[in-house]
Amino acid sequence: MVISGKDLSARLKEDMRQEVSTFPEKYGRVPHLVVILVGDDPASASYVKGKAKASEFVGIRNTTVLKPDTISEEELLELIQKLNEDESVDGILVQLPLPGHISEAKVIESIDKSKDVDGFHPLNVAALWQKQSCTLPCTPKGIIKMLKFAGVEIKGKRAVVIGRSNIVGLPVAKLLLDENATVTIAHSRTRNLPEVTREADILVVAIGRPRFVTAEMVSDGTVVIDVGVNRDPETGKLCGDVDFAAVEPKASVITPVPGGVGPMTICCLMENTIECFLRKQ
Ligand code: L34
Repeated sequence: MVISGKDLSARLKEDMRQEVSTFPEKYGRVPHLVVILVGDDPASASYVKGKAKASEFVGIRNTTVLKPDTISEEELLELIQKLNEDESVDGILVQLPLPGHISEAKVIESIDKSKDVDGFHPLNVAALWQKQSCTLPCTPKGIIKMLKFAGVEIKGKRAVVIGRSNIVGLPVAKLLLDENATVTIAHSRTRNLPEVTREADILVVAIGRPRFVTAEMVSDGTVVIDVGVNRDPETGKLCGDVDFAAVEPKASVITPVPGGVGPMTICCLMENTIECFLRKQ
């Protein structure tokens, strides 16, 4: 079974569109998301466009602020400060990665926790790891939604996450743990990685290397979630971290790239923006 994140996100966005359409009457306005893109990396520009398009569909007001990669850290922090103070803004997202001369940690920390639609602020991260209510990071939240939609039982299963980033690997491991999976976090220094991944009932791959996971690394019946969005070095086409053609026949459930986790990330961003808006009402 191939889970289409594209179809699932379309259904969820349709529900949100209906919900948001009631907001002007109830609250006098719709949620407002501000996305800041620094520089002109084509991949980031494409994701940011996707966020604007989804906002438009759902009925969320979207302001995308484009800044040159020569912007100083100070200027960026000033911009965020203004948006923090702006009552008409519900969500602030600074698209990552940022140019090397800007501290991502400083920028993330400068965003008001209540407007942190990414769930990247240290206070949101702390809340997640203490099982307190918080804004969940979009990609991990989307992954759990896909597993539940596909009817995958997580409780008691062995989950292996490849990758330990703050954005995906660590938080998805925590969410799987909260669903009562037994979780292993593997990474570039893991010894005998294929041995580890073959033990997985659920395998989440977020390592950022084209077709890194081969058929030999998965057992029959494994649920495979591919978080990678890479350009194939030869064809230039989009591809995941999993060799889909080779792994799909062995997997019980698998997500494609494109059309898998990516659209779910954007869908969960819409959900988080609505949540931040509603918390203020
Ligand atoms: N602050 N930075 C911040 N928040 C995020 O949540 C992100 N991320 C990651 C990179 N930096 C970020 C995203 O938005 C990755 N990411 C993301 C979002 C959407 C898609 C991929 C990555 C997506 O929609 N992918 C499509 C293909 C898009 C294309 O053609 O380029 C897909 O079907 O997978």
